[in-house]
Amino acid sequence: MKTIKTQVGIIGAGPAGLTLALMLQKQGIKCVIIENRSREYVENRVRAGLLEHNTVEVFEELGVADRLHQEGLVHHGCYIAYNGITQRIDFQKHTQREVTIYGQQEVVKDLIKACLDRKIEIIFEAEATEINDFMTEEPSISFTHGGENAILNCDFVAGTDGFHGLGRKTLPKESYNEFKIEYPFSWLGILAYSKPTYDELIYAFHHEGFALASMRSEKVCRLYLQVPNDEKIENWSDEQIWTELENRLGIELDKGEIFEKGITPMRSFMIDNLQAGRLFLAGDAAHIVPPTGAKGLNLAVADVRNLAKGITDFYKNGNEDALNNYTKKCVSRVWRVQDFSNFMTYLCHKQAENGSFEQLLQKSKFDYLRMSEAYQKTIAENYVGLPFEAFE
Ligand code: RFL
Ligand code: PHB
Repeated sequence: MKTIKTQVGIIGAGPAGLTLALMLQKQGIKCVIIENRSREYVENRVRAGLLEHNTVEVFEELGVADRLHQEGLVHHGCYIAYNGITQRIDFQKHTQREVTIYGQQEVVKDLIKACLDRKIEIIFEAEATEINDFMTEEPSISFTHGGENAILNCDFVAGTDGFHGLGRKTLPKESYNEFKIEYPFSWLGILAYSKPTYDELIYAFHHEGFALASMRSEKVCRLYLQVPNDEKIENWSDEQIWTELENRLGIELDKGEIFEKGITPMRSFMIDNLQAGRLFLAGDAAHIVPPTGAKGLNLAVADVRNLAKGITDFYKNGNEDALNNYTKKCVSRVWRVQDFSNFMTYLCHKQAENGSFEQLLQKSKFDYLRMSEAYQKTIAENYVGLPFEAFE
């Protein structure tokens, strides 16, 4: 059987695994990434679009932010609307920070290129099937590649393999508590060759459901509609999608060609332990947040920053304190982000009948948002991302 050896075995070439690899490589630590999909597939998987200030700084430190700075769109605020009445949240005024709009698939392309340029081995179309001996100092990952079984021996295993990955399934069940909410609605998302008719993102509550106007460039819009969980994409013609978006957003849109559409369920999920021996989880493997707060990718980067620091401290100073504190370090940020994502989700989505107690409470939150700078600041500082130091 083919056997390879490295220091850190990483499962998954998503934002978490790739960023971790680059952080470790910068410290002279060797790693190998095992990814079950092809390079083409992961580079074209459409997902997130909004990078926190923190995340951009991490990419700058890693020397992978050139294209992001050329092509990304820097936003200093966003709009939150209630049935057509709009309040701008001014990030600049409240936080002196900003966010950058840059598609996750572009991030992934940049990270993969940097990994390969720096001689980090990524084995694509290789499926990790088992994580062995992780309670010892000699763990390994069994995987299949090109129809053959193979083994990756390593000192540490990073489970950065997403929500359905092997990492969390391997973590002993008795080592963690699980928390989750399944929301009774989903997002129908589109990408279209259209010029954005809005300058910043719009989060819109509407009595027929939530809508979000985002973008990818000056020529490509990313837009979302709240739909029921059992909705089928075939039920929505392109024309219906545009009509409903204009209705809920209350603005005219440039109705270009829709070239991607899909439905995503909304859930909050987390576990409160991310480590068992030499196995560490990070990113979506450990937590999912509903996309209303735009936090999933950013949280993945915050996790691996802690993990890379812990692993570096181990190799450079023989000190395991940071590794042993890894869960604690990550989980306080995860709870903050869970709260904010849940808050934005409940704030912006239609849940209750017009005129009901719940709906009137929800309306009251928007009225308060328009009158209170403090409320706006709370949203702004969570949205742009609390600094890493806040959780040190
Ligand atoms: P990923 O990206 O899922 O990567 C995991 C990788 O592991 C591979 N894998 C395996 N490889 C080998 N062997 C196995 N057994 C394996 N099992 C799995 C998978 O193929 C995959 O390549 O997880 P990671 O790296 O933790 O990154 C997380 C982010 O992808 C995710 O949180 C974001 O996309 C969430 N998200 C958003 N996050 C933001 O920060 N800002 C946003 O604006 C934002 N918008 C969104 C979003 C997610 C969305 N969807 C589709 C869920 C909008 C949407 C609609
Ligand atoms: C996106 O551009 O895909 C996006 C932006 C903000 C969100 C979610 C998704 O809250």
